[in-house]
Amino acid sequence: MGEVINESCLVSPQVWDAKDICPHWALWNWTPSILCQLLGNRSFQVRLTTLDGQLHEEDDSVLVEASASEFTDWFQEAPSNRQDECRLRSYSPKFFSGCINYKYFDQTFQTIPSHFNWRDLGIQANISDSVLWYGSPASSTPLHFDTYGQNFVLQVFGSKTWYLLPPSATPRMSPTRIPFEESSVWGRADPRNDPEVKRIRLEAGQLLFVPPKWWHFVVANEPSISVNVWRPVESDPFERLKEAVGRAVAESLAATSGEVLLARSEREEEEEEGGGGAGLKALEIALSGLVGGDATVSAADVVDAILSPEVVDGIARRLLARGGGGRSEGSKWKVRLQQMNRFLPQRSGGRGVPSRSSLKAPIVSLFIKPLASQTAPPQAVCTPPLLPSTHHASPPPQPTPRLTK
Ligand SMILES: O=C(O)CCC(=O)C(=O)O
Ligand SMILES: [Fe+2]
Repeated sequence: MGEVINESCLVSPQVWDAKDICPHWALWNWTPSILCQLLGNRSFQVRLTTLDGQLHEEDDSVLVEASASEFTDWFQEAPSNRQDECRLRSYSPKFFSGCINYKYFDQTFQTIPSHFNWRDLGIQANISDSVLWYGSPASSTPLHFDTYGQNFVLQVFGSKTWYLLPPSATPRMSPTRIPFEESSVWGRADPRNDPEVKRIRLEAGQLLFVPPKWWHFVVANEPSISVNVWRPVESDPFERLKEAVGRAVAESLAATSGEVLLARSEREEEEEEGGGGAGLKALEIALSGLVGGDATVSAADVVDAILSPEVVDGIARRLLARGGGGRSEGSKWKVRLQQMNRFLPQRSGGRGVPSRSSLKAPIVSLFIKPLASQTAPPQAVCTPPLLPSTHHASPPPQPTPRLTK
């Protein structure tokens, strides 16, 4: 099979009929029941979202543990013959859609099925780096863009509608990093009627290319199985640094404000790792990737960078633009989750929504602690007064990303 895709020529979303190019792949035989056999009894987190016609944000969902077969039986409304009923059964599929929380193949399959090969399509990627997406009808992935890589998506079973927007649409998408999740910038806008939106219905057997930093909101039209892989791009190392900065800030502010700023997946990761210092560690790794050698980053370095006049200026301007009003993000989600719980039948006990108290207590206090323990008076880190915009220097130029090999 020759090379069919020249990645460097790709600048806008594109669709190919992959099944026509690689008709021999066993992947095309996958159905929900074959996938269940391949996945066995392994337990997954199923992300449930209300079917209320609204757009949802990442943390607007409930996580419930279930095997792939339990999940499939649930959305197909097959009668359960098990003694120990799966907790999914507390949620009606009439009111909730669900998808298995996406994971890399090597965290998904006990034995990775070699039922396809990216290289047959000319895509230089390993099957073990693929990610599985398995969702019920109407399950959706909130509007976001992926900070790393360029994305190749194979629709295996069912169809999905992709709403895609170019990076130039960013200001209209209301971008935010809250809840912070590594590699996802969320959008709070409804992209479906944007003048630049590209709506693509991806059918089984097709391959979609999503260029770097393109926004996407994705809805399953029926039960859907897809797999994707991200190929690295030149900007990844610098993006990694930005991710590490975002993580360090969110982690630290979450610890000191008590707000939920990290996405659930990130909080669980912190807990698994015993919590503490993940933000600084991530910064060191990201910096080492860019400058080579071992980088060390102290909390004081981070404080110094964040309190640099340009950054403080940018923050002040954003606060000014917001008008300082409105409910905090954290409490907004809590209200949404409470609204969502109205859909639950009476008998359900635990609802899968982690309560604030069940979350591990503050992870690390990067900024506040070092400052509080400093002997220097607060003026040492005082911020410049907010002057009219014309008095301010423009932000510094972005460093040019360098690829590390
Ligand atoms: O298929 C989906 O629901 C979302 C996929 C996605 O966000 C991605 O491949 O980057
Ligand atoms: Fe994505």
